[in-house]
Amino acid sequence: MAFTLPELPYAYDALGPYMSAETLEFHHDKHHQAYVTKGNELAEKAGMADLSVEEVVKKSYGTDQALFNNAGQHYNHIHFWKWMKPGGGGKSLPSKLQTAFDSDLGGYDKFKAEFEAAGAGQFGSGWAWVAVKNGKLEIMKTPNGENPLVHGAEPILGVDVWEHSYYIDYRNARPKYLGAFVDNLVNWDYVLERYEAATR
Ligand code: MN3
Repeated sequence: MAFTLPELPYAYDALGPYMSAETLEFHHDKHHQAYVTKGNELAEKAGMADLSVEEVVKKSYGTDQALFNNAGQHYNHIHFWKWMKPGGGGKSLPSKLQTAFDSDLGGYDKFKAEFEAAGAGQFGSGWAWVAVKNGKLEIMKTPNGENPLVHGAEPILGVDVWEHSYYIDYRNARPKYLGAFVDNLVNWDYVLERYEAATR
């Protein structure tokens, strides 16, 4: 099925002051739209236009780099918008998620430190993740448009560390952006939804 740009689940100015309307306008309307447009063009050429975005990501990995980059980024951004909400973030996790974070990641403080370190330590563009692999949570990082799907894992939380995600609001201060994301933006209800889907 053709890729389509999803609408943001909140107003452009809803995530301020942690992520500005200007960032979201460029990031969603320009960058994500470009992945959708280019992804459709390349999926058509590769004969994968009828596949789901997850199938295109897995099938193009290692075989069609240009298609993979765009399909991967489309998948990543579909979820990225939903991984944030106004008034989100912080340590009040839904109890089922808290239990999993305690047992698999050593608790919230350790998760926060390691997730932010993964994002800060990803050299160049990429993503930091919490993913379910073999039924357990893991913190991962990937370059460019890559994601946990191609490493046998299901992402339940991801943060975009491409400069287009933070440069307008934080300039080069990527760690500050990551701290604000975890403390003020994460939509824990959507993380829980993804966790339940991945462990069903
Ligand atoms: Mn992005």
